[in-house]
Amino acid sequence: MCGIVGAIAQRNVVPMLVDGLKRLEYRGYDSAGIAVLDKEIKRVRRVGRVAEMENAAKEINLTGLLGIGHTRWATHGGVTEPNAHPHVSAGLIAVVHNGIIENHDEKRDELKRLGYMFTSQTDTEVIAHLVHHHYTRAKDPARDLLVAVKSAVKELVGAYAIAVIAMDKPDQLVVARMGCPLLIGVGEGENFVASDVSAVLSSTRKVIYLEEGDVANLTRDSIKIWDKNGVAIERTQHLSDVSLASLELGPYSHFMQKEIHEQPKALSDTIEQVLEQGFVPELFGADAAKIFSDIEGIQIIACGTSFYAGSVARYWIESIAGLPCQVEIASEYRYRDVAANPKHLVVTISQSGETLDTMEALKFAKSLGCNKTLSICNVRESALPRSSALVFYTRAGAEIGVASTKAFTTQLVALFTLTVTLAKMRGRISDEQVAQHLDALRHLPGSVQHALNLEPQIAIWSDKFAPKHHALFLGRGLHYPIAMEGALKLKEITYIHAEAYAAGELKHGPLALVDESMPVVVIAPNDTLLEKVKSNMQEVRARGGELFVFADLDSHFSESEGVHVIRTPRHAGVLSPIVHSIPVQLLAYHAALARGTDVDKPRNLAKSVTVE
Ligand code: HGA
Repeated sequence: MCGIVGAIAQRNVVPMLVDGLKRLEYRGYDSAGIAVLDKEIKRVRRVGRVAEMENAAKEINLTGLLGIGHTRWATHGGVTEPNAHPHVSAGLIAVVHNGIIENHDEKRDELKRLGYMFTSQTDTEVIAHLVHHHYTRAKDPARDLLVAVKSAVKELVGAYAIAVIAMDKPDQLVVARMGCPLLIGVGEGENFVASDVSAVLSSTRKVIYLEEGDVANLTRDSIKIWDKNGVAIERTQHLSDVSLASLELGPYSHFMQKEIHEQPKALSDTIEQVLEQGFVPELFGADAAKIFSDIEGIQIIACGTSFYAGSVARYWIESIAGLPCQVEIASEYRYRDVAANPKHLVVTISQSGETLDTMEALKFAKSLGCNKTLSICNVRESALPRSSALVFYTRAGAEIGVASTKAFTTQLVALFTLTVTLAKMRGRISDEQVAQHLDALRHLPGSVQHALNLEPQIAIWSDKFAPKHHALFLGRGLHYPIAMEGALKLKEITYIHAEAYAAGELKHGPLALVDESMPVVVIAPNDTLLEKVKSNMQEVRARGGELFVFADLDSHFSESEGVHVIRTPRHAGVLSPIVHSIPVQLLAYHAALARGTDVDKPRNLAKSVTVE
């Protein structure tokens, strides 16, 4: 959440900053702003999208060889221009910030006592004044921006990625990170910083990922980094494999639509390594065989869609691998008195690998002695894999739509692979069963493609959803989490209130909600629970609820008054939840189109949740 970008170059950096912000806009789109050095600090900020800020920058012909930019997802202070970043202190210091400063109230009072006037309600403005305070304490010519930033961050409690420039330092860009992502883009005679690689790719593919507590000093020709102990340090330079083309919309209207349709490819790319090597522990890292060999259970920790992926995995892990498995929302786990078992494998799941709650929950688990850790992530070198003993990278490619789609289904592949690997190691399944599971994975992209072909039928249904205020999603067993994911997708992008229930729970309360105006989506594959689900559907129909059923080709459902049925491909066995994710994604997407909401940038949300 919140995107920051900075550049120091021998060319006008404004086009690069604007382009970078457009690519980071998925992280926050409440307001946008840039500040450049052009003898003085010149700043443009606008509430709304980057494009509006870009127009304003063009109007005043903003140019500079050094600058910083920000696209905001507000945490402290409303969505207003005075709260938009960059924040400037006395015309001397400009700061952009991603994160939350927890001691901002206390620091604000201190700074007010020192005579600083605040023009925003943000926590970020505290950083600008604090840097200014340290910067100006030493009188000219001893002013040192790097020292000032280092001193300022020592006083901050909370999470931050910051980029700072000073009016009288045209050759210096200082950055720091703690808890929020930040990378340096290494150029020729120019250098960059950004929250993620997409923002620097048009200038360079060479990147250095900063670690927790790092402070860095960038000039046009040099990059110097100090670690959390203040020790000068070299960080590895990587060559990003993200292509610019993969970040473009291409023929699609929305990134969500593109990403839904990319799933057969994302799945085959993720499955490829498994097909090549089989279900071997090495897929998760060199130490996996040792770590997996004596685990007594699994603790999955995640948020949002990733939590639902974990919830599907619980069914797989317990039934196929025979290991007890708990799944918990990261923001609950981290603040609970957990009775942790160090012999449990802690699995964290996050598309970005930067989700703050998940990251903190992992730290907490480790503090309780749980060092058998595995992360499932889509972004290489992100914080979670760096903090975990083992990692499985999904190969979904960049996911830009705020509502996660391909990251979810590829996470499920990773979790299924984990399940079968553990089952095999524990002697729970025969070679023949292993081969069957491999075969199921091989056929998965094809089944998903068939599910995508249902789009025209689903689009017709979505018209019926568009005028509704509420919807229920029902599923049982492995498909209960898919009902939850379907409800989440619908609320995220259509703003229709949607709830998911394990179908057996209906009569314990939610049935009271059902009347003629309530659409009820049922995930009803032809599995052992089908007859139970059918009974639950009768209960809904008897109260006038309108049923929208996703069934398999081979389940014998017929349409009738108030019962609509779409048949997904032949039953995909244990991988059926992955195939059934597609129709619920398409339903939400088309209902959002019908309602005219902003599919890729739903209100109040943003991607990569790097704040609490
Ligand atoms: N706290 C700052 C930055 C918000 C942020 O990083 N959001 O993800 C603000 O509210 O402006």
